[in-house]
Amino acid sequence: MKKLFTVALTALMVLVLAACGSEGGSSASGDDGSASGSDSGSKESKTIKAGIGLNDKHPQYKGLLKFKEIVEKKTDGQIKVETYHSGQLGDDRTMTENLQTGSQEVTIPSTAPLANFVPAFSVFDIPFLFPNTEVADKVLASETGQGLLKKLESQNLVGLAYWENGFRDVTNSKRAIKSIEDFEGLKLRTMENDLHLDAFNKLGANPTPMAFTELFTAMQQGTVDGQENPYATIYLQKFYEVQKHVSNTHHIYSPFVFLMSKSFYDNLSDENKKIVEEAAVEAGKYEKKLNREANEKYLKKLQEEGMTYTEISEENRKEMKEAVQPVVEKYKSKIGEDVVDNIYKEVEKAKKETE
Ligand code: TK8
Repeated sequence: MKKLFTVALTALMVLVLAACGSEGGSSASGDDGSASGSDSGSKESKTIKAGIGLNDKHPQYKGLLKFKEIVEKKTDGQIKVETYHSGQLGDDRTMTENLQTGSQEVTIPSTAPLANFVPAFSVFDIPFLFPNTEVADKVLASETGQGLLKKLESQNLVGLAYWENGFRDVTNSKRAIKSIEDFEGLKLRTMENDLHLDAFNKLGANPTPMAFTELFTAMQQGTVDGQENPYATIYLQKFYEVQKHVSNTHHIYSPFVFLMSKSFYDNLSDENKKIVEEAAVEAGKYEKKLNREANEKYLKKLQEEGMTYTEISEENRKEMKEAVQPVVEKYKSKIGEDVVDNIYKEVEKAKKETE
């Protein structure tokens, strides 16, 4: 009896070990970068969880849907894209961290919060750096612009493309902003970025950094008097319901970066790497086109919704630019002297080319 039991037990153990062995084998082949299925090298079956901060009306989301469409079509459904908007998966910082830990695969943050991960991105926080979108396009496409995307790899992130948030303009519930004096004491929400905070302090405002997901309520409850974002966001997020004044300060051109989790990207086949890269670029072109149309038409709509528009004269804008200049000097070494110098060179070159 005892002998029979031992035989049975041994047989059972052999079976268990065999099962473990085959499982271990297939998961190892998944880890080393080949397909997660058992016959490595053929079909991949993966899901990209993609989340953004803006709502489903915004060109950012329309662009994300375009990315989904391209990827699902070109991979023949091997890669599925699940899309989330309105900060459903968190704010820019949280979603970027999700990519690092592997609980999310794609997000498209503004460069300003990304500078907390790679400080060189703060080069785009230099106030009044880009005069127009043509120059911005050229600089972002330049070696310096693309070189910044490469730096993300050290943070376990892959930057596949620049998309566009756009020129930022100040709104508030207190007074029309025409010149630098009008910023005095205004409680302004800034993105979570030290350079922005310092710059608005220099203008005389009383800035508070805050995640975008908290912003609407903060304005509604009067925790802050105002904020700054492109017209498309101000209109599509209905900020006009809680803000009275808008001025074309155009103080920063804000790029978005299409980010993918590096561990996810590294595990894709070469073919699928190429597909997601091209899709991010192509969907970005579409997003930029929609965004520019939106930023053009929504200023009028904001006025129709009852906001007062105040234009900033070139002279007053120059005064603002001079007031924030010390901030650029202060952050130069943190951003990287070479990055700052190179970006100025690229801006000058692009200006000449587009004149
Ligand atoms: C959306 C943000 C946003 C940005 C901000 O996730 O925080 O003000 O302009 O719109 O990236």
